[in-house]
Amino acid sequence: MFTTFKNSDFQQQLEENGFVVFPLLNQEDIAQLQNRYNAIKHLFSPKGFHATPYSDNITYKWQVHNAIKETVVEKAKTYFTDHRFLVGNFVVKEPGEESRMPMHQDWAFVDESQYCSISMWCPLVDVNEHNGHLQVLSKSHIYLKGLRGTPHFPNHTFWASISPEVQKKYTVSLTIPAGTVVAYDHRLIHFSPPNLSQQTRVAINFAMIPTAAKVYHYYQNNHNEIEQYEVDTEFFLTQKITEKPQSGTLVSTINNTNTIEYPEQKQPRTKTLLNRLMFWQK
Ligand SMILES: O=C(O)CCC(=O)C(=O)O
Repeated sequence: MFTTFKNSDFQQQLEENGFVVFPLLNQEDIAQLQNRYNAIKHLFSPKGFHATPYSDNITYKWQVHNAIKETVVEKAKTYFTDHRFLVGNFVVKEPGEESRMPMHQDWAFVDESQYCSISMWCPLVDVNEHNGHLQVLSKSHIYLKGLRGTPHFPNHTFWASISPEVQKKYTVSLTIPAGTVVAYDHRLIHFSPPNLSQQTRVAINFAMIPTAAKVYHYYQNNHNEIEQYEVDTEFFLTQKITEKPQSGTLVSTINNTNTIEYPEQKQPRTKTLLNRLMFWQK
């Protein structure tokens, strides 16, 4: 098993549940990041939920990436084995019902059969049920199998097919103070309710990946095949995320299936040979 965290309790929690929660930023870091956000938010602040990768403004994306990297990289690295900072984003909920974020998984960034990559989600304000805290589906990093990438695969229909029993049993709501990080495996399902407060909820989200791992991006082409591109940080700051990759090297084309394998999940019924024989005997 690949080791992500130096702390063995963190490592165990990550392996078992898919996430770990711990304090990361101090008041000074939080103020610095909030000020950097305020200074550039005019470049990208649509209504509802918005995240830096959805901006087409490359200058803005570099500014966000650099601001987050400068503030967090040294602190973040102290928790990890040999890892590097890949890309940093602001993830923001403007006040209002339309800022809900439905269940989803993040893109795959590395070869997950060998390595584990981590998203570090850290709010700059205290978060609760009212202003858009993060919710996760514990163990989904184990029970959801398959690749994720652009333009939109798998899609929301796939994630929405997770049974109500599974959702009820495994959902964890993370009400946490500003500066606390939720470090989650990129395979972990997560979601968040709308921000019904009066204040914009700003959080940062950055990816940490094993230094030894190559970075990949997966793109579903018009034939429903998955194209695997080897990419670098620049790719994430320059690529329009709804379009075919414009940089990187195509290394393979993969047939991919996404499955939900929670023990409690009811699987779609298939007619086995035994079913059919029983039918004919009646
Ligand atoms: O910030 C949020 O509420 C959700 C963030 C999220 O889903 C993500 O960064 O992938």
